[in-house]
Amino acid sequence: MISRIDMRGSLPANLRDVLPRAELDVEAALDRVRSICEDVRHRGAAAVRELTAELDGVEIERARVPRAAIDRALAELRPEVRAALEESIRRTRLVHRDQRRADVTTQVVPGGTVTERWLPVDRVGLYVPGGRAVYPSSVVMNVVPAQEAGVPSLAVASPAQKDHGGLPHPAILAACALLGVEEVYSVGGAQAVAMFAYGTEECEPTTMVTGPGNIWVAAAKRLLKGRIGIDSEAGPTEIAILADHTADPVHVAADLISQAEHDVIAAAVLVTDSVELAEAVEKELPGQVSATRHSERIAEALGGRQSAIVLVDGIEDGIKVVDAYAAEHLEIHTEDAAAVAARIRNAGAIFVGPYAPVSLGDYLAGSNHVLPTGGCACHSSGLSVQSFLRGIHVVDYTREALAGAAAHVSVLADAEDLPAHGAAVRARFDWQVPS
Ligand code: HSO
Ligand code: ZN
Repeated sequence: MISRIDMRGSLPANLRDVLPRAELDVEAALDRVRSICEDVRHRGAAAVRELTAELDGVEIERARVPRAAIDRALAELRPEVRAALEESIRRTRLVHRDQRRADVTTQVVPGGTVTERWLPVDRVGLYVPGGRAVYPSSVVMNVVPAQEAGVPSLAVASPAQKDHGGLPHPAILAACALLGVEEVYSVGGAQAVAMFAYGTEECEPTTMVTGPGNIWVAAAKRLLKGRIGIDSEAGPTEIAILADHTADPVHVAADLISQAEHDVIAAAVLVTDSVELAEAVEKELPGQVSATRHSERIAEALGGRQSAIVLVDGIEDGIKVVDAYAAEHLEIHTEDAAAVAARIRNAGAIFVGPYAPVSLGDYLAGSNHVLPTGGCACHSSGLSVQSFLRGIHVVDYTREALAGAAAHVSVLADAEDLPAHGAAVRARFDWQVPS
């Protein structure tokens, strides 16, 4: 059901390349996506409507979802789902509110200050997938940080659903209602990203597009990046678990399965120094897999080359392996899990000990579940308030403070063969470098 990679003895030098990883060929989608984006750019709302009919098989009269449909979705939301979403929003807000950063003014010299001023982007378009993955929780994870950053204008797009009268899935609409988002469009795929980037008669252009999506969405984000800001290109979900003999194989198996449930190319990797645990997990998996609803999808994900049980000589080596892998989610099931977690350098999010499964983080820990995949955790962070802010340096120097810097500016400008740079400073002092 899941393969083994034996790294006992010595760790391979090229650890990063040896570890299994699913690949998404975004490049292959670029040509088609380029023509979709150009079409939306030139023909606006008409192109969006026609592409929705052609690619999603749904005829829509207009892309903007009427307010009454959003209200109706909330009214029809099951009360227990509403209560759970409300608690998720409350906890996520608590954590993200604390991420807000204050402007900082540094006095560099008397009379010379630099202030770093943090400003939210003006307008964000949030993409929410439809189809198999209908995740109101992802609406929460994208909207809350944008709101806490103070983004003044926020719109959501999600594919038109045939079964729902051409509207996005009602769970998505209900989540928008709970978050106070009123601007929603029933548009999916690359055309949604293009609509946000270029704007149409129906939708004002946005400065940023965030949110997960399929290969078409990823390709559109890659293509339009620069014109718009984007979050990371979300790849297939990954869970890595670092565990020793103290781990409970039932929990470990359940958690591997939980993320394998997302996709046939989702990755589940267990790194352990305990052969007994590896065997116990291998024994545990088939029963748990066959007992769950999406057993076929899960079996394919666990059996894929991107999933494995990696055997190592000790937790020290285990730390090296999981650091090289840089998983989207990393669970630590070891003795003194907090101490081990403190030593990890690369992971999208770390889940410490037996009572912090990734599923908690997906919905209710308060942390964000939009996290770097594909090894990007070694250079990138998950979605946060910071993702929606820009830091602007405000430079404020008096005449005296500039005089104190003038000679150095002149010298450096000459050294770079840019004498007009130095001259711009000297012009303020009758073309002399002040002494
Ligand atoms: N584990 C997914 C997020 C998610 N799980 C949404 C359930 N719903 C990627 O981090
Ligand atoms: Zn999940």
